Amino acid sequence: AKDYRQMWESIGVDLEAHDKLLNVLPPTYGQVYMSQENRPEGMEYFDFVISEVHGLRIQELQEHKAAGGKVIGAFCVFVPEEIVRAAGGICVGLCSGVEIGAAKAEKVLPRNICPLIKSFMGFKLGKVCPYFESCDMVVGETTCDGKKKAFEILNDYVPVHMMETPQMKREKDKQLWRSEVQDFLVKVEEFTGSKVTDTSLRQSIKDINGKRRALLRLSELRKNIPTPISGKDCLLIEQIAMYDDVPRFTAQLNALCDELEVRVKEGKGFAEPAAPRIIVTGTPMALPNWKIPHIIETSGAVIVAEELCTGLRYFENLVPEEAENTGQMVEDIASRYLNINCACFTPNEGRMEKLVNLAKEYKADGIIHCSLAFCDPYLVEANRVENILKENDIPMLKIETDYGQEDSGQIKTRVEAFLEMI
Ligand code: BJ8
Repeated sequence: AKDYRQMWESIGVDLEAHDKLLNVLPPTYGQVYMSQENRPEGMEYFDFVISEVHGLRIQELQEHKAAGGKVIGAFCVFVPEEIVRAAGGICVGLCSGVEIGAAKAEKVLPRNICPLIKSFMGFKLGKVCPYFESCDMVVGETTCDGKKKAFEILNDYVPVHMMETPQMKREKDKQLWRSEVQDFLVKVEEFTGSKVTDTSLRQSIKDINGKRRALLRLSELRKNIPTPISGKDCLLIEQIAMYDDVPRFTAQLNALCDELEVRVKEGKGFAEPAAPRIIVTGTPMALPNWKIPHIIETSGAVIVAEELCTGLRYFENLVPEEAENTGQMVEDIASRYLNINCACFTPNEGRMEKLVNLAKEYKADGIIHCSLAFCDPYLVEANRVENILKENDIPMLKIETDYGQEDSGQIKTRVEAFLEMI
């Protein structure tokens, strides 16, 4: 691989801490991904993206910045990337899926807080992540309490623009959210120094829809028995979707889907047709958190869908492409995003209905509910999920875990017992 150390150093990354991070990543990737048999050839691109995870893409971001462009980071799928793109900016999802810099994070955060929040604070305080260090601004949201308050602290280190995400979905909440999206547009215009026009916003909506369509196409293909691709590979693609170049990602994913269509015709699958089909739901699984999917798929099952923000919640529902003016487009964007079934909303009936429908559509044998430790929204909502799934005779397993590997053996035992039972 190319030597990027100079680039990392020039953007302020702490090289020593960064070395530690990279040392965890490649062996894990080898164990989790390269060990899979019968992978589609089209995964080569995504393997390449990971092999260059802090290289080529960072270089692209730096070139964009050198040409006067801005990079805006986000931690939530509520942040409308269409708007950033329409103003010529690049929106990157910041991942926080690995425990790093916990000691530093605990200087400003309580010890018992969700690992995702601890991770992003650790990344920033430790200057470990070249994506984070490339961001000119970060967008925060008022979703869960921990994140909401952590953004106040994060603002000491990088400019944070807060969006007020409502907690309910009534008419007045819709109005609030629409005005937040409008304010975001103005903020992004100011920040990038470029106007969002009818034309640029319409094009950006089409581009992002194109990405979503490709992801939806992948999801549709997974409905086949046998499913032509592993859930782990799909999760990886969904994670990469958050930061890769939009048209390139879309083209590569469509090429992979072409290959998968042939596989389906030939009846070729990732697992045996009889393998139990699982849907995972719960807290987002940020890169490189592949822990539970790896356990599930090395226990003889196949994951056919992710009801996660690193999954369907990110790409289901498109923004209409016919709107005439920016005002209408902002309205359409706001309604598309407010449809996301995040557990920070109350009630969150949409998620319950979704899960029951998904189980039918994807012919799932069971649902595994995964929450990060201390993630109250999902840990508490698991009760609602459990009730609705019971009513519909859909078996469910509840897992609460963090980014450590200490509990892997114990979780594997529980997953195996669940798979045997369903
Ligand atoms: S739309 S799920 S990406 S808020 S894991 S920080 S909830 S305590 S991530 Fe999320 Fe947006 Fe909702 Fe999706 Fe809090 Fe839970 Fe931590 Fe979380």
